[in-house]
Amino acid sequence: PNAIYLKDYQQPDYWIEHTELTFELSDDHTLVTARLDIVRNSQRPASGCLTLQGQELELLSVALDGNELSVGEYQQDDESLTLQGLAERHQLTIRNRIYPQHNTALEGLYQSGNMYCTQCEAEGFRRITYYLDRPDVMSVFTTHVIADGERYPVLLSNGNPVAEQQLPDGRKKSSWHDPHKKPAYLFALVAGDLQVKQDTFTTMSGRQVTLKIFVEPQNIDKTDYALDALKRSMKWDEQSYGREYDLDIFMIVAVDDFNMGAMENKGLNIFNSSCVLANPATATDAAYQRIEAIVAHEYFHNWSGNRVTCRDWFQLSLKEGFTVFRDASFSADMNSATVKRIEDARLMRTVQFAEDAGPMAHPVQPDSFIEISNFYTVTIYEKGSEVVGMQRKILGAEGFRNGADLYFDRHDGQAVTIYDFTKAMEDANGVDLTLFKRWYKQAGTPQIQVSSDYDQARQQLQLTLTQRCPDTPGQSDKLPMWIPVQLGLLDSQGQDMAIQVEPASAWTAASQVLHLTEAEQTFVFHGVTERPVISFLRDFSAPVKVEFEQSRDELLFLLQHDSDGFNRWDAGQRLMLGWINDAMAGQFALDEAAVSVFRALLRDASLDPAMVTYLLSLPSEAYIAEFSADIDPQAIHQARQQVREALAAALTSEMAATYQRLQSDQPYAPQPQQMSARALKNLALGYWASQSAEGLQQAQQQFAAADNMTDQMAALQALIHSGERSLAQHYLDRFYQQWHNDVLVVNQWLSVQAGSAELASVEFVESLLQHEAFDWRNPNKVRAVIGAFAGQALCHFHATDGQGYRLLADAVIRLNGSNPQIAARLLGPLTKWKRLVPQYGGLMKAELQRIMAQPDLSKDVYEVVSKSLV
Ligand code: B3K
Ligand code: ZN
Repeated sequence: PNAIYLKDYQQPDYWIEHTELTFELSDDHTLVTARLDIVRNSQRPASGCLTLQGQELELLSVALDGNELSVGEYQQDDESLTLQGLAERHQLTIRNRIYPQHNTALEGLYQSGNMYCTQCEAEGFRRITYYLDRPDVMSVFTTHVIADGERYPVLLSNGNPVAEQQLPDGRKKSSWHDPHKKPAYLFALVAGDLQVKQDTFTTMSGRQVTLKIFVEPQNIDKTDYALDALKRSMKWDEQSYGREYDLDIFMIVAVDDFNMGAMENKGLNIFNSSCVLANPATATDAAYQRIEAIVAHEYFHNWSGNRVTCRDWFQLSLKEGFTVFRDASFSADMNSATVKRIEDARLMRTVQFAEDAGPMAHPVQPDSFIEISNFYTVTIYEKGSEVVGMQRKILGAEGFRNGADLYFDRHDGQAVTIYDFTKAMEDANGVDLTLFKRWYKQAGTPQIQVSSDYDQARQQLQLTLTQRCPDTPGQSDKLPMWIPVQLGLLDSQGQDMAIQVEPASAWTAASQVLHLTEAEQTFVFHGVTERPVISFLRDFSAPVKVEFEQSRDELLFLLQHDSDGFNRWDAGQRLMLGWINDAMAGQFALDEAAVSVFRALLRDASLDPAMVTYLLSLPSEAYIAEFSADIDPQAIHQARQQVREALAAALTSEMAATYQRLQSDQPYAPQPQQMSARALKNLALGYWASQSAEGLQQAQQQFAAADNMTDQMAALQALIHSGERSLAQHYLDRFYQQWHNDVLVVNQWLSVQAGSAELASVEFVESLLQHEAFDWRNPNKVRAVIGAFAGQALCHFHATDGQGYRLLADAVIRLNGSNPQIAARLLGPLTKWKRLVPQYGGLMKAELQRIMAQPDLSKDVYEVVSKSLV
């Protein structure tokens, strides 16, 4: 397989002005007719040559301006169709056959259960028909879908519905027209026997938009929340970005078999059912929050992605990074901003920093790829969002909004690059972001070292910051980046002190941001009347690692007093990491001072309970691993268990009291205050049940009495984590009996087991793979078992005999042929082998080599494995 390079980008020789598609769906195949109005691109030399992409297509005929071409008049291979000697304009008509019922890769047109659906991003459209399958070719689409009207009464595509008719042969035909030109990756089609839940939204200019959510009949009682979240998103985008919806109808369809979370097809979003369907009995609070965020994300793409799209796939973060930033701001506004920031920083530190430190490290704007599907990464999405967020910290809220307005207005209807985004930010604010743009081109996580020196006599604090960024594949000797460091200085009362800095130009008072732009810089703070406690990198203002020696007393002080909620949490995590390191060194003892602070936090009714939940949660094993030089997963697991045990023992009675205090008889609602209270109540239950028979009793009672999945699942988890294995098994069986007819709940049931340190031995996970509820063809189930095992049950995945690695590699080999995207995605944990102590790393490498030796590796798997073995 060959790499594709950003530097080779060229415009196409032809554009496609209009695309008219006709689909005739029948049981054993689908017939596709594509009528393309092509016009020469005047920016390019007149080659007269047009090469269209196509994969796994059975070509039936090609006609140019109505005249059928004979076989010698075009060239065809496995991946393309080429025509030569073309003039300025033509109408090209292509007929081909495809086989959606055999499509297990879930790209292009495929079947999920009894319905047909599509997934075209990034390069799935070429599995539907021959086309210029690239995002800079934007076309106006008209689509006709023809199928048996009894079995497929609902026939959908992008845009507005224009006609529906009964054909003489009994089939039904629906026609759709999308007036907004778009790249083929935003095309969608759905056919099925679906039920619909509908509502309306009146836009800021007073237009009425019909909103519809289509689901399989058994799911019609799970649509309310998504519909509501959609309306909130539409309103929010008008208020926060001035962006209004632009069609008469907005549709969402839920499907069970889907490689990702959801897809922003114009006017017809297709969702993984796990990311849209919910009712109180079957969905946890976490699921509700995920649904709210993903519905918003896909909706926001209508502007950041669809109206303004990407010139090429190296610009993927233009739409993804910005849209993640937009959905994060939305979630922060709907729920707690601090909690959202904590969750995002945790994801960055556990998953993105790991990617940056591994063989697949790449810049937010990559230079090359073999398979674009491998680049839908936390770097493109989450780091991309952080890079947008830093621009907002630098420009301020108003300057950023002006830049976003200019970006949307200037580039509406265009396919552009990441630098068109930064240019709009520059032009709207009169600033030069040249230096800042290094964030897009340099991979790796910058590391800041902090040293401070306080001079009481002069009332001065000197802060010296150095930055360096480690080498990553293909990149060494990196240049310093522009890092916005939000900070505060706390006096001995825990109050923020006023800040004056030299050089003054390095400080933005409005956002309390210090601008670090060089490899080493010293900043002088004046008028510092007493030795301050430094609160560094507030709000996680940049995606960097920080090396800053602060004493445990200082950390405890920050945990209690910092006005920045994020840094309160961070101080607590640093304290706990210290304990875990002590435990690994065999010298851990819980100090009373810290315990009393945690006790006070638990009792402090003025705090947001969700915030307290985070303050009292130990860092996960994956998080701890990212703060270790040589990762020893078993040592991490044991040390964390020891600390958890000690903390639980010290806080048992407070946990029980907290649990009782937060019991409520209000009927369940997926509403922020309730969710927040349930989070803390259930954290308390977990600690309590691990320590006492009473707590364990309470967990059983909660399991039986729960009227909602949040409480039932939390009780089940408390029972699993208690280590009472037969009790846990009893409740797991009861749970399955209760829920075996609900696919999404069964997937949660698979996942809690496969991801649990208490249960998920390799043999146990193998038994889950044999269970009637498991199905290799369904990505949600693969993720629920294999993904949860390798991502969460680290003490079993890293079994010292290497059987955990073998299980994962076997799964990758099995899926390589049927669903390469999912196969490549599962590989993640194995790619980190160099970071582990050799005893584990060697066994992991051996499994990668075994995969590499397989015949017929997909491009997806080949790219990840070959890069990991370099
Ligand atoms: N844009 C889609 C991702 C499609 C992934 C294709 N392999 C979902 C999203 O980010 O909104
Ligand atoms: Zn997206």
